[in-house]
Order: sequence, then C-alpha cells, then structure tokens
Amino acid sequence: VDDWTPVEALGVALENKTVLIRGTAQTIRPVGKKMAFLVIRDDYFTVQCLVQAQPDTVSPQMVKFAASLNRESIVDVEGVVTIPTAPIKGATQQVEIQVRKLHCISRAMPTLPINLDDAARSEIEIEKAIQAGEQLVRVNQDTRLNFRVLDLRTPANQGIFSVQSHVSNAFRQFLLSEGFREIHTPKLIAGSSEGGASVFRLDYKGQPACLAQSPQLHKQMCICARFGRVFEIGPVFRAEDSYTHRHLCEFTGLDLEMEIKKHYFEVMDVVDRLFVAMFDSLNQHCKKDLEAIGSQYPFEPLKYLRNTLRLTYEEGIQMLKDVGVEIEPFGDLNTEAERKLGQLVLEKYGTEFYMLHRYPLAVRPFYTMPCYDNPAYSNSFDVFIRGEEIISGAQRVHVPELLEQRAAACGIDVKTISTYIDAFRYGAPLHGGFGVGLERVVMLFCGLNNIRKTSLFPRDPLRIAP
Ligand code: ATP
Ligand code: AMO
Repeated sequence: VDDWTPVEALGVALENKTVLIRGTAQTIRPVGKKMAFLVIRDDYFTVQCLVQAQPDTVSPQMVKFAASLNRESIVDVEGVVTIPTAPIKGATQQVEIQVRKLHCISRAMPTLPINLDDAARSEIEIEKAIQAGEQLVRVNQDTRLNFRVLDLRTPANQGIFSVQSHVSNAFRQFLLSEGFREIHTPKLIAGSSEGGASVFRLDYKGQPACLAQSPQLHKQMCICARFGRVFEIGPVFRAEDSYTHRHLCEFTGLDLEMEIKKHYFEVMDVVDRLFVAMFDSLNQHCKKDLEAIGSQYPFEPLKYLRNTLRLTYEEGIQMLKDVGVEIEPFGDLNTEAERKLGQLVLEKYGTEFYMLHRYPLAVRPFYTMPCYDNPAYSNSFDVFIRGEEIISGAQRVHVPELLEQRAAACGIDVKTISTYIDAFRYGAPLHGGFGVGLERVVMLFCGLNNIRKTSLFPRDPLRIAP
C-alpha cells in the first residue's frame, strides 16, 4: 500500500482491505506481552488498531515496540480493516485495523506537560469523573496557554480555529462580492489612531511612534484617495492595562470603510447583510467544528433575525430604565448594563444579535460625525452578540475644520495627525465604516467565556509567550 487513507474514510465498505493511515497515537494500551491496542487520531476522527503477535506477520518485538510508543507520537499504521463483534468505545470509527506494519514518524516525550484526555473533557465530564473517584488534573487556562501547541490539539480548539478561519473568509468573500477592495495599512504609525491610554509607544529610528490601535486613519485616507469601498483584516494593538475576559493587547481587526450617499444606515445595512450571511454560512458549513466546540463547552446556537434589529441608544437606555437600571443619558453603557440590555432585547425581540445606534457624541472617538439634528448625539453604532460588543462603527467627520476641532476637544495633539486631517482638504467623500474584533465574534458566536480561547497565541497584559 503506498497511499494514505484518512481515518475519516475508514468504514465497513473497506472490510478486509489493507490500508495505510498516518495519525497521532492518542492512547496506547498493552494487554499482556502479545497484544497492544492503539487509538490513532487524525483530525476529529479516531480508529482502534490491534497489534497482535501472529506467527507469520506480527512479531512479539513489534508488539513490544507498539506498547513502548509514547502518546502523541506520530505513526504510520498499515493493516487490514475488520468489523469488530462489539461496538468500540473511545473511537469514532466503527471498524478496527489488524496491524501488519507500524512505523513511528516522530516520537513524543514520555510525559507530556498536559494530559490531552483531561484537557479535552467538558466541565460536566470532569465533575462526573471526580465524583466517581477518578484521579484527574483540571487543566487550568494558564497551563493550557503555556503549552498552547498541545492544548490546540483538542477537538474543541481545532473547531474554534476552523470557525475563526471561516469567519474571516466569510468577511472577505462577502465584501469582495460587494465591490470592496482589500487593503493593508501600516501598523507602525506616528500618532495614536483611537486616542486614550491604550497605546504601545515605540522608538522609530529616533522618532516617536505607535503600534496602530486600529487602521482607522489610513482606511479613511483610502476613502479620500477615492477607493470607494475598502476592507482590511489585520493586527490591532491595544495596551490594555486591566485583565478582562474580552480584552487582548493584540487582536485581529476586521475593518471596513465605504463612501455613503447620505446616511450612516447604509453602513449598518452592510453589517446586517454581512453578518446574517456569515452566521448562516457558519451554521451550514461548520457543523462538525461547532459540534466539537459544543461537546467541550456546551452552548445554544445564536438566535438572530433575518433583518437585524436596530434600536437607538435612547430606546436602549429607556428599556433599562423600565427595569430600574439608571444610565446617565449622555454616558456610556458599562459591561453590566450591556449584558442586561442584551437579556431584555432577547426577551422582547427574540434575538441575541442587534445594533444600537445614535450614541451620545461624548462617548465616541473624535472622528465620529455628530448628528445633524442634535450634535449631542452621533451618527454611530455598536453591534452586540449575547449582550457583548463586537462592532463599533459610524459615519465619519469629512470636514477638516470640524475634524480639527473634534480632535482637540478629545485631547488629541492635532500635530500628530496632521497628514490625516490634510487628506480631507482635497475633496473628501461622505463616508462611514466599522471595526470588528475577530476573536470576539468567535467567542460570542460560540458562547465561550474567555477571549483567550479564541486567540491562537493570546497577548494580554500578563502574557507575551509562547
Ligand atoms: P472598545 O474599547 O473597542 O469600544 P470595549 O468593549 O472595550 O471595546 P468600551 O466602550 O471601551 O468597549 O467599554 C465598555 C465597557 O467595558 C466599559 O464601560 C468598561 O466597563 C469595560 N471596559 C472597557 N475597557 C476595559 C478594560 N481595559 N478593562 C476593563 N474593563 C474595560
Ligand atoms: P473599537 O475600539 O470599538 O473601534 O474596536 C472595534 C472592535 O474591536 C474589538 N476590540 C477588541 N477585541 C479584543 N481585545 C481588545 N482589547 C479590543 N478592543 C476592541 C471589539 C470592538 O467592537 N476604529 C474603530 C472602528 C470603526 O469605527 O471603524 C475602533 O477601533 O470587537
């Protein structure tokens, strides 16, 4: 046999055929000196392999060799597919392989820093196992992240990063199909793009510089360059100084910027169509991945409407007021109020995905367009999944004098962004856009409780390795 069969393809149709598979030795169980069972994993699929001493085909040395393999070693197994008389526990495929040849491609160390069986169990399974008196080690988050390469091998983690790939791909494909151009803006910039304290400052060959807190300034400058509609998928740096379940110091931003004819609702329309299409596509094409995630971290599928609900900020705070939660009318919603509102919206409208718009100007960044009818409010919006923010967006100020005035009012040194402001002096279109955090979308779509689960190698205030 000189071609490999994926474990997923092993079924009764291959009975008595000789196959070659490559996979990870997930468990190794010797039975006496003449027999050993291996469970081989390949992607989400596992198959049981029997190495049994036979006069002409399998030597006792081969059984000994199989028994001596370490978990997580990578092996090639050649053997005959058989149908076992009793169902096989602990493997996804209901056939067994009678091993004829076994070759170790790469040997793992004898004791791994994480026991992958334990790392892949759900909280419910762990509780049951503990009650049954089983000795197991709860693998805590820091240990998982310290040994992330191993942790990422669990089915739930494989699922999370397939879903993540699907989200960014859905974002890109949808926008390309709507005439957006993909851009790549600089991440080393002279001034802060969002203001505030969360800026990584650095020395750029003797000049002060920052890591971009967003592609905000340059994506708008592309609109001034008459690119019409642009998007970017790229790293975003925020020097967050507190440790929360939803803030990272580096995350992946999905950003877009577009010309509008007259209203910021044109941008919200894109959010609506884009995200409904993305959620539909995830539910349709990522079933196996979502199942793998749910089996370790159980969650209910996201409830969303065909036409995404839009509420004004005023309507939102009125809903909170009606249940006794007082919000300062021109302040921002804190995390707790956002969660509460998410719950109220779900009860009233049956959706866990909605948009809140017309925020008070005072709580939005300097580049946000004030409302024409009442400048205490702004042409801006946030979008929520399960009561937590995934998107901020707005119409932007395209009038350079107003932009300067707003930047100064927000405490930004106008000199550091002068090339950005100048971009609006050469004829600037009406425009708007939004930014999404990729890790937050995946976390909240899958009902996960911590953004570190959806970041490949998370960067938070306490962690810069691995
Ligand atoms: P963004 O900063 O992108 O808008 P966000 O989720 O941080 O996203 P904010 O509007 O900044 O949204 O903050 C909303 C609430 O989240 C704040 O009122 C605060 O309660 C909480 N929060 C924001 N940033 C932090 C942080 N770094 N540490 C702890 N809590 C935070
Ligand atoms: P904002 O600062 O709200 O807006 O960021 C946009 C989205 O990025 C995500 N996000 C984060 N994710 C992980 N860790 C963080 N520390 C973090 N901070 C933000 C959230 C948030 O909704 N320039 C504007 C966007 C725009 O108006 O186009 C901006 O950056 O999902």
